[in-house]
Order: sequence, then C-alpha cells, then structure tokens
Amino acid sequence: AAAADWWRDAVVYQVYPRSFADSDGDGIGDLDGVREHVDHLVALGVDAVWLSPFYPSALADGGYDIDDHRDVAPELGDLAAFDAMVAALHAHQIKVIVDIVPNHTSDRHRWFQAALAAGPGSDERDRYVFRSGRGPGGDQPPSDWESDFGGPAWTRLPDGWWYLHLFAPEQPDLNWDRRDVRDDFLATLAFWADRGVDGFRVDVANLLVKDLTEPLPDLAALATVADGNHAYSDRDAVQEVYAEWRTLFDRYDPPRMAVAEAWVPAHRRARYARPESLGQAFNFDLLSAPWDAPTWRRVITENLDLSAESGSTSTWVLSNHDVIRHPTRYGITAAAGQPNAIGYIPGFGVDPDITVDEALGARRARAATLLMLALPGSAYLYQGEELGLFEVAEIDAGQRQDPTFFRTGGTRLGRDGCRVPLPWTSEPSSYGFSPDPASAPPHLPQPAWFADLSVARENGDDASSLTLYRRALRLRRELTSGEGLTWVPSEPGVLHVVRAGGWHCLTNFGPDPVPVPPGELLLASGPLVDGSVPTDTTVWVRGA
Ligand code: TEU
Repeated sequence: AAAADWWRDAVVYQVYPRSFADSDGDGIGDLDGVREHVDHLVALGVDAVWLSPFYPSALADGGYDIDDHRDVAPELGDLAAFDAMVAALHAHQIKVIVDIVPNHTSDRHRWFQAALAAGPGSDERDRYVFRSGRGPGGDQPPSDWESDFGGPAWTRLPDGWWYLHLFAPEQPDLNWDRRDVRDDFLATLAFWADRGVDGFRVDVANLLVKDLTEPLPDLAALATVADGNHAYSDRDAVQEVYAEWRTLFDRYDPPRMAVAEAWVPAHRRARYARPESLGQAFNFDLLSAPWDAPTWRRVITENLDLSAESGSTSTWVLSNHDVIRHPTRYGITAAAGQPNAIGYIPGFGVDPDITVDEALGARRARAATLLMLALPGSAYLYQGEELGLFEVAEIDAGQRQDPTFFRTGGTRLGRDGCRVPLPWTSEPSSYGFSPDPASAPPHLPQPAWFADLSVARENGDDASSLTLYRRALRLRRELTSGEGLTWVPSEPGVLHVVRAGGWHCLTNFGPDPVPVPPGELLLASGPLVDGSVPTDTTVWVRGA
C-alpha cells in the first residue's frame, strides 16, 4: 500500500495504558511501560498501536472522562514520556493512534467548572446542555433519556438546573452547535498530529451533534424517527464536523487517518468511513455474532460490500476494552439453555449463571483469530488477546471500578474483567506488570491462572496463543495482496475463502472433520485429526 494508505490493511493493537505495563511500581500502567515493551509489539508484528485515553482524568469512566485533552495524566507520565514512546514505536515503523473523546468532557474540565460558576443562562453553560426540569418545581428530568451506563441521562444541580450526560454524571455532554467547541477540538487534533501521531480513534463519533429543540422527544418517539433525524445519535449533520476534521487531517503528509467508533446499524456505518469523513469505522458485528458459519458469512459479505461502497476497507474486531474477552464469550455453553449461545451483551460482564467451557472457548478463539486475520481490511486486536486471556471474573465488588457496575446496582458486572493488568511473567507478585515485588499491587486484581498465560510462559511455546498470533501476523504480511476475496463452495458449517495469490483460509464450524484444501499447509489454529480439519479449527493453505 502507498504510505498514505497504511491503515487500509493494518493490524492495530489496542493498548489500555493503565493495564499494559507499570514502569515505576505504583501499580498503574504508564507510557514508559509501553515504551519499555515495544519489543513485544515488534515480535508480535503489529502495524500500529491505538492508545485508549492517557489524559488527566478522575477515572469516573476508565479515563474516558477527560480533564484536559492536551496533556498526560501525571500517574501515566508527561508529554516528554509521550514523545519518547512515539519515537520508540516509530523507530520500529509502528504507527500511533490516539483516542479522541469529543462527545463529553469530565466534570472537572475547566469549561464545566466555568459553567457551574457562571450560572443559569450564561454563555459558559451553553457549551454544555443545561435544561430546566419537568413537572411541578422542575424536579423531573427534562426527558426520559437514559445514560448508557444505567439511570437517567440528566443530573440536577443544587441551583435546580439539569445537565445532559449520555454516559456517567461525571461526563457532561458538549454542545457541538458551538463554534468554540468545534475550534477547540480542531486545536486538539492539530496538537497531537503536530507531535507526530498518525491517527485518531474517535469515541462515540455518532453522538456529538444533537437536536435539542423543545419539547425534547421521549425515548419511544426516538425509536421511530427516520435515519439521520434522531435527536442525539447518528444525525446526518454530524458529518459536517468530520468534513472539517478531514480538511485538517489532509493538511498533513501523510494525511492522518481516523477510525470512528459509532454503534450504528451497518448500513449507516459507511457515512463515517467515506474518504471525506473520518475514513474508517469500526465494524462491531463480530462482537455479537454467534459462532456459526451462516452468521459469519453474512457479516463478512455485508461488511466487504459496505466498505467497498464507502471507498474504505472493512475493520474486524473480536475484543476491546468494553466487551467480554472472546475466549470467554465463545466458551459460554449454557446461556438460556442454548448450546453455543453467545449470551453477549456489550459491557455486561460474565453472568454468574452461565457456564464457560474454557477449552472450547480457547479453541474457537484461535479459529476465529485466523479467520479474521485472513479477511481483507484492517484488524483491531486488544491487549492480552494475543495471550488468549479470558475475562477475569474474580474481582470483588469493592475492587471494581467500572461505572456500569455501580450504576446498575451490580446487575451488570461491567468491563473491569477485560481491563486487568497484563501478565508479563509468571511471578505472582504482579505477574511482571510492575517492576519488583515491593511495587504497589496492580490497580485491578490478577487471578492465579495468569501464571499459565503470561508472555514469558507462552514465549517459545509452539502451541501457545502468542506463538499462533506471531506466526499469523508474519504470514499475513507476506501473503496480503489486494483487497479481494472469493468464496470457495463448501459444505454447510464450513467457510472457505481464497485471497489473491492463492491464500486459502478454511474454518470448520461443523461437528465433523473436513479435508484440508490442496496445497501447502501454512498454519492451523489447532491440531489436525488424521490429516483433516476438525471442528472449531481454521487452516491457512497456499493453494496448489
Ligand atoms: O464506548 C461507547 C459505547 O457505546 C459503549 O458505551 C458501550 O456501549 C459500553 O461500553 C457498554 O457498556 C466508548 C468507549 O469505548 C467506552 O469505554 C466509554 O465508556 C464510552 O465511549 C464513553 O466515553
């Protein structure tokens, strides 16, 4: 690919900085920790790193509540540490993507503090969304909208006014009709682009622009509006914001890339992926796809068609910092009495009533990984998936951090189970996450089984998940040519695709073994049985 097009088929590795590696022993991962582990990323063979927020934050939402978009949280480092990390990654041709959170600020942000101080009707308050309440005394929220984390999307201030927060109360929504809000984010993007950042992941890209004309519609009315006319999600007008961003990105050489996080229906996703918009959008369809051939085939076909229409490439995601890790998802055997049901709901954590067959989950996760990595487009990996980590269920209520847990009274376990600090070694003090045994304990507790899934343990083990990922990424680099894919007719329960140059990928979702396609066997997600591909297994073959 041309230098400007690096993202079209990139493998991007998501770092959740607080949980990647702790360089200074405070139990919190930091930017120096990333810099000190660049060798891991090089050995893995990724093209880019996406860092979840590392900005100053009170951590009401894992760092997605930002006090200052142009600085580094002191416990994670400083701007000099950021520059050193970027230089270390760039020295190995690994690109850097940072997370931009434009829908809301934290309630500690100077703008929200100024809005509180300035009072009702002020220009400062107009940067956010303040309304008076309904009912006698205005003691009912202005609308029945709900926060994504549970509870009302409105919080009342002591002065009687309510403000909007589609997420936690500590994350007030900005008013994107304001020119100063738009300009401030353009300055933030330029700030990071000038520091050499290669791209941006745009948090809830669909939510920024709102129609807050009175009276505010209730939820039932919102469910029936036509595409592009919802009061606060995926309005057509949000694209005007991204057109301005694109103009800024294209002033750089090479142009900066961006990927939209937009939980919108597949047919609306292309709007964010067009070259005049952000250019790429996450496809989250595999997060809710059950492990079966027809669903995977439909998701793959639909997304390849949609990305071709938009001029972008598809993206593929099996895990991120918001969802149950996929080896656990694929191991759920008894949800609602349905064998193989995925039982996945974003952010719900592991339901204590479901059974997880870890061997089954690990096997399917490996098969899913090889299938995903054989598809045209770009793959987003989440830290720890290369180790085959499962969701961590062993976290006491008192140690949990995620607002989804607290705001739902514990009915949703939340996302802490996929954010536990990584095991680098098998030393139980912190599994190598922090520098020495005297370090503060990791900010989320690590389970004893991390010893078996550490980088040190898996390194050099022929059968480990880490070895599989390394081999797959190296081969993918060698084999990828073009963005086309052809389906090879196969029996039900089997998906067989071939890429340009004769790169075959076959996944057996069915119960009975099937023959390996003719040619040179390059890689298998698990052992073959009598020379055939057994259930829940993927093979890569260079066609004869
Ligand atoms: O997530 C947006 C999003 O839609 C998620 O809220 C998802 O539905 C949720 O995780 C399930 O509970 C982004 C970030 O990825 C997430 O970490 C943030 O909490 C959220 O935005 C708010 O900034």
